[in-house]
Amino acid sequence: MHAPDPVLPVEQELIPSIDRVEFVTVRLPFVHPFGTSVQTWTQKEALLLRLTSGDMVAWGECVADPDPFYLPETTRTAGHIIRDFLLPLVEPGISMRELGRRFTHVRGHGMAKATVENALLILISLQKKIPLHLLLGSPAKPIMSGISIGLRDTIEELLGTVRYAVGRKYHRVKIKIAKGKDVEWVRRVREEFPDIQLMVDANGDYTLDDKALLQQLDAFHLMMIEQPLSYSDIYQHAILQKELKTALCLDESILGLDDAATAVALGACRILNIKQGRVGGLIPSMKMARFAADHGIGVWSGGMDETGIGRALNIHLQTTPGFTLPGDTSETSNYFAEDIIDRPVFLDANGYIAVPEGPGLGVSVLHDRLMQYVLGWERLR
Ligand code: OSB
Ligand code: MG
Repeated sequence: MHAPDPVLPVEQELIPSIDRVEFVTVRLPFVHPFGTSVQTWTQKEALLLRLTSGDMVAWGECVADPDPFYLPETTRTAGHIIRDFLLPLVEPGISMRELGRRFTHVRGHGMAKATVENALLILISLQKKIPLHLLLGSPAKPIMSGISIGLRDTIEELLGTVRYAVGRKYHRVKIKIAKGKDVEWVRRVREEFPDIQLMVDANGDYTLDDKALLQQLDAFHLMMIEQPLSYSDIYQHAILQKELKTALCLDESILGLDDAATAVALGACRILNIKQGRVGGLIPSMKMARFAADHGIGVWSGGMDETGIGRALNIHLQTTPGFTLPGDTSETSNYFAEDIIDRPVFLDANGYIAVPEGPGLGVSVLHDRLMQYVLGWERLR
């Protein structure tokens, strides 16, 4: 299958002149360790790209972690690729379409590419004095919420967190699973909450040899099972999907439109988690979401436990066509005691998130707050 590459209106936007380019690295402690089958993170360390044009400042947050445990990119590989290969391709006056074309010369490194793309689109929307979602072509709407609950030491502890999430009115609850913390854990959550929209994410902890175990999950009418098999596999997921009633959702193994086309052609999943950082930015995400919708594949916006900058960006993305399922956008307080921006994410009484209005992201970095968490600040140009 071949995925078409239509020109989106936002791709006609032109890159403004840029006076200053800086890397700012921040580290924020988590309120609770975030456990997955591949790693337990206790803090968020993020590389931020700060672009200044006249009196406008745009911030792009790189979703890479300092380690390569989710995907190969790290904050430092992203810094290297951005500085040495991507920024030299950024030229005032060229279109975002042309920049995307230039970026294809650099293989992979979607997280690095997304960081630059994000910051430029935010800068353009600041220049036009419009919210980012309008630059992307979509009106504001209430955004559905979803929480990703990390691995817990005990089932009781997990149940406690699910109770909290249900109380907050999250539209969908995702729990991390791993070998030994799966069928019984899901059974207990389902027993207490027979009707919530529930899903699991294995971050690649299983193989096809675990088919019988994964088939037991069919009993719990889950919305989906996310990335049960290897982080780089599509083919074996297609074999597994044929043996399961429950929809599979791919995360790690979908790095762009071509992977999405492969997954659709093979029947490897019925749902896609689109993390804009993983796939190279907002524009590639919108194309993938359109392609998926055209092929009956459900789409939601994933998260990388971002600070308020990346969180706001994901909210704007979710106004665009195709993002029909609740994603991994949770309240800031789920991860951080305080945020580096002025408008942390919170849920309304019905579990919805309001799109921050105002030019660009609609949120502002709090300088003094930021300085409390800064590890490094470097001017590139
Ligand atoms: O697999 O979706 C994942 C966080 C870091 C790395 C991988 C994943 C996640 C999440 C958290 O599940 C999503 C979020 O709340 O931002
Ligand atoms: Mg995942």
